[in-house]
Amino acid sequence: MSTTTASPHPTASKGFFDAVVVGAGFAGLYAVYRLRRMGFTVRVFEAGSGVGGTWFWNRYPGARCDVESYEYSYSFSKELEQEWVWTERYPAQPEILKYVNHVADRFDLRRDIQINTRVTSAHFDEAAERWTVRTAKGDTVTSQFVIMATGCLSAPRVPDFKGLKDFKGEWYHTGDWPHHEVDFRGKRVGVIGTGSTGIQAIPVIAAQAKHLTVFQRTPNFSLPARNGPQDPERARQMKARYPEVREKARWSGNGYALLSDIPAKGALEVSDEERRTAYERCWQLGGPLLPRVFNDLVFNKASNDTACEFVRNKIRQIVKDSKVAELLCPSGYAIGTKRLPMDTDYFETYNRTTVTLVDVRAAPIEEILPNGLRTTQATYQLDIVVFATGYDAMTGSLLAIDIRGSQGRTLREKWSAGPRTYLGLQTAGFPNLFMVTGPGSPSVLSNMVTSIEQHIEWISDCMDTLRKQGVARIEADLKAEDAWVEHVNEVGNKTLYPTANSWYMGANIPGKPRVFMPYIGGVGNYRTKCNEVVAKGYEGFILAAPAQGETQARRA
Ligand code: N01
Repeated sequence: MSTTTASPHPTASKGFFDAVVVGAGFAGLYAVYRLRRMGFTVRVFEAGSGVGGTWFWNRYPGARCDVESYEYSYSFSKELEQEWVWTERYPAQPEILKYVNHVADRFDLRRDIQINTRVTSAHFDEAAERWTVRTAKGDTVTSQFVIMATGCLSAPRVPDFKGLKDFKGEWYHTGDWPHHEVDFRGKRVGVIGTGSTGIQAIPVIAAQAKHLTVFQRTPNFSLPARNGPQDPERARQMKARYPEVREKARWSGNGYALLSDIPAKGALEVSDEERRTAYERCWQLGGPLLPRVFNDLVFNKASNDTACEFVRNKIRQIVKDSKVAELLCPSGYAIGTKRLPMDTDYFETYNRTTVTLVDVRAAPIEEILPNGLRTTQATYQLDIVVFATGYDAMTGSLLAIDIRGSQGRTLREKWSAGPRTYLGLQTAGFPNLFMVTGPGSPSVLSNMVTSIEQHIEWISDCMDTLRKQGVARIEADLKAEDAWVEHVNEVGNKTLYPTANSWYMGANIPGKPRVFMPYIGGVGNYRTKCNEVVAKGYEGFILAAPAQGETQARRA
């Protein structure tokens, strides 16, 4: 973190900018870097008191990235790539935050980023062809473009439990973790939620707390991360091969070079022994390889079942109490169709005598009490409650802002039956408004940094082209949007993903429309599509010349 007392960040904003960017995470920072170099004026508004986005907010114990460090990093600067040294295979949150702050300083990005400033509204003025952006601090600025770099998992969700406001202990949501250290020593702690976050936090909290009670609704599959110090030889090789590694990642399925090879065989095309050996090798190597070791695990339920059973048997081997082991064994959905966590000693943690697992599917939480919580079956005394209960993913942070496009139509109204976009970059009726890794793009199914860079490059190149051509306005064509949404659904429906109650489907938010939000056609294929759209003169977008004089709209 920057330690200077005089903040290099602007404290108030007014006037006109070529682009307003909302959010100063990986996406917002790269947007400043690129737009500034292209000669655009840009103002970033960031709600937090520092840069980093997801990695600024998610300071919970055990927070760590599940993409290997050398791949979870920017590729735009060869010097940055060579000079930065990652210390672990999977970087912990403080190290990623340090990296992001280094990037902000190294490229002098802070002077365009106003921190502590939450954007409350963005309204498009049809006549002026300008956006008016307002903040909770009272700033009002106008811009030609708005870039929503708001992140996919940045609207934390605390379930609406009765009694929470009267809780006398401490409570925290992992996605809004305090900056001070939370001391679990000697405390009775409850963790609600066993998604990727809970699974990372639980072993670390258990090591400190007097007693930890985990309230689990849906058991989760998890794979061992096998994290450790970065091997210097591997780091050297990675740096030597960076151009090749990055290129491989850009055209891969998931945006990682490491996972770019597609296996030749399906899980049922090999013998039981060969299959077991393959899973065992992945388990021992650690990381996200297991669901990708055969080519049909995402498509074929019978194949997927073999991977599910392999992991369940691992849980049964690790967890000594057979009743607890069975409670931890996931069933009823395919492995990989909910985001697959990677852990360090997660299942082992349940062998501690100070850890209790409570099944809140069988006995749901009824209310939070002043000194604990009550399920339909029992009462638990707690000093600290940790909500690892997830996010209103992909759309939550966008819909939290009052966004109004042409004719004052709100984004909330347009997306009332689920998000609709063209390429996850724009939504029809909202000219000059771009989303970074929006619904309908690979986003959360990919290495986010790879996808963020691709989007920021596409958006900034688009702005540059429009400027050169004297085009003032770009907007997704409704027909192209409808076709893209259909394609996203069609590809998604060929997989097992829509069969799970996941946040990818909006299933974790009561009342949220069930739509498979990300695009699963692959990062490389998606990049090809985006490039083709540009080569065909922004096919599927409506481009319009400046409003003065006669506006000549053309359908590309
Ligand atoms: O959130 P989640 P998360 N009563 O929504 C439970 C990314 N990430 O913060 O499954 C009881 O996955 C809920 O139960 P159920 C990653 O993409 C990345 O863990 O709905 N329980 C579930 O167990 C990840 O997928 C890293 O039945 C309730 C949990 O809370 C995404 O963030 C690390 C409940 C929520 O799980 C979100 O993960 C961490 C209730 N009322 C996270 N409401 C990396 O390594 C919810 N739950 C990069």
